[in-house]
Amino acid sequence: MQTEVKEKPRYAIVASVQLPDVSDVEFEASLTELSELAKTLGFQVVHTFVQKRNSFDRTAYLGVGKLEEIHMYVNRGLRADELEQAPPQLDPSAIEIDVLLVDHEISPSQARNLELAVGCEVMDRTMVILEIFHRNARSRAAKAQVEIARLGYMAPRLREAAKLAGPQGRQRSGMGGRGAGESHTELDRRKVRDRIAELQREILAMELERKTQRARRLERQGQGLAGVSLVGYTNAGKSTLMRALTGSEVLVANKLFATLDTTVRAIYPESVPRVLVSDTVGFIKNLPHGLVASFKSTLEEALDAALLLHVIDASDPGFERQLEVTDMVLQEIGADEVPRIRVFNKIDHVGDEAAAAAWTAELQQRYPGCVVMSARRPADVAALRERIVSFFQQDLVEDEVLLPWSAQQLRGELFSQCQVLEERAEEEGSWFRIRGEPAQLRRLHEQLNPGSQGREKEYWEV
Ligand SMILES: Nc1nc2c(ncn2[C@@H]2O[C@H](COP(=O)(O)OP(=O)(O)OP(=O)(O)O)[C@@H](O)[C@H]2O)c(=O)[nH]1
Ligand SMILES: [Mg+2]
Repeated sequence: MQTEVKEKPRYAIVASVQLPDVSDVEFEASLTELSELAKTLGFQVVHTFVQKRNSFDRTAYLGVGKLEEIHMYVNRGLRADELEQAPPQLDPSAIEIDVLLVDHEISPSQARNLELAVGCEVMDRTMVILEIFHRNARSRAAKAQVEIARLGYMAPRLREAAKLAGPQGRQRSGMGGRGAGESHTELDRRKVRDRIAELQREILAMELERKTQRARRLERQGQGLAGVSLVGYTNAGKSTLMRALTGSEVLVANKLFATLDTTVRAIYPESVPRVLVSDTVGFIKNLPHGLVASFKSTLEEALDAALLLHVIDASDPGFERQLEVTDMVLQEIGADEVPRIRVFNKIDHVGDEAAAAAWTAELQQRYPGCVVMSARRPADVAALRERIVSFFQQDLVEDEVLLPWSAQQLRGELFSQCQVLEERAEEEGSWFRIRGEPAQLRRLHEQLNPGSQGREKEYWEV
């Protein structure tokens, strides 16, 4: 008989301080997002505690009164064995709380004091995001990048934990390769430092590999491959669009930070010039610094692109803030000068037809030149594809070439790299009227006629 292993539900509570310069809307949006992040980690948020203050409490982030309130709430919970016997329609306030999530980044000592005061584990926003990245990292590069960011975050916290452990944390003698009197903390610190150095070396090696690939790709771009990068807030629908535009099977999931690696695919059906689309890691408010640094190299993909598609979830009430965050990160990585099309996605998710039409009109007025669409509608995807292709075709110029009968092997290349407007069979070969990138056309002429014009025939007769 098969027994089904059911994962025990994990419950979280959230605490957040609202500072005077943060509007209610912004504050609420951030809390909703933290709940989404928690859900991605498998937590169900059962209660939220908020406090308005002029600043975070230096000792424990929250004021004493609020700490007591949370302590009461947490410790009122039933024990796990009692919980199993409890009726399914359980009073949420009687659930055992696994973790307190804090909607800001707090210092190691604040976290420790908070834990002591409320009596359960504490995770701040940064740790939540790091944990999601950790779980979702697939490639060797992404794993190493996340590990560096995590170690950077954990190192000072290890010290804090060791302080808490007190004198037991200190080793008596020089055993196990440790220097005489060297504490666990020092050892841990050394280990962390060594591990970070090792990872950095690994990343450097991977980066070199990536640079070579990138150089190769850029070279290919010079030969008629154009690059588009999908960028935007997490969960906006970048991977869904990538799938739709390229017919590829990239991961799509209704969870935050589903994609951590950049994937590159050609637009499908193929176009002239051939367009490569890359999907990138999503952004979020207060992306931990360690992660920004680690993922910079991944995001540099966006810098190589000739065009950015900034994907925005048009059905999210917090879309404006998300849009600003993306603009800011793009500026940080120096990609703000790359031409960009704003793509408002998920319009199918905005209420009824009339509401969607009104919202479309408003967005188009507020963001001139934007695209409003649903990645789930093939017609919308086709229109976006047209828009992308025509962006790359705007620099194309018209030309004429005569492909001698002896050079028909170039025919395939000509069709894949140029738009053929007209074709005619002549005595000496096929005559074409074409459109292509100037560099492309120059190369074609060079192939047909290296050096002087008079040598053209000679060349083809060799
Ligand atoms: N209703 C609706 N849902 C969409 C649309 N596009 C994407 N989604 C859904 O939105 C969720 C997130 O989509 P993804 O494509 O994974 O989003 P992403 O931007 O790649 O997210 P990250 O990789 O986390 O940054 C999935 O559940 C998709 O099915 C759309 O046009 N309409
Ligand atoms: Mg994705």
